[in-house]
Amino acid sequence: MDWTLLIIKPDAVAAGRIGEILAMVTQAGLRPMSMEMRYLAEAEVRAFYRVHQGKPFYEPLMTFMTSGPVVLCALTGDDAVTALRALVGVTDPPHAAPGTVRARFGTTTQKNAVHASDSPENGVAEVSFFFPAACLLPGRLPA
Ligand code: 3AN
Repeated sequence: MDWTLLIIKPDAVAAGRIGEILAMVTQAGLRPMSMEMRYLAEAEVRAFYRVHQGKPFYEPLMTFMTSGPVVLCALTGDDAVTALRALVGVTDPPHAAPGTVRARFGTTTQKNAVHASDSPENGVAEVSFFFPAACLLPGRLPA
């Protein structure tokens, strides 16, 4: 059982797509275990995207990700990371496969509707970043 973090980004929240995206996720067999809708603090976004520090899109990404509320969702399931990445599609929405979340709801490489963890290790790290283990099924999140 993998853990993976879905973030419905400010563009998709503002466009009223929360329900459709969560329906796609649950219909794909992924199980939401904890969920929160709120604004992110800039310090959180900086820490979360620290691997991209120094890249040209890093500062604009900080502005975008703090521009409105997001939905943070901790998901589990068999091969949850692979399943969610497949459902979400590639980073650039015009290149995302038809029917994927980013093809349907994304507009640009920045405003691409959702974040999805890219490996099982990062899935655990990213779920832990936003959700204390106590919010999740006890004992199921690796330390
Ligand atoms: P993904 O979310 O597909 O794993 P990453 O991890 O490479 O993509 O990038 C993290 C986020 O940074 C993306 N979801 C997107 O919002 C933004 N981003 C990535 N590349 C670009 C780019 N070339 N121009 C603008 N924003 C970008």
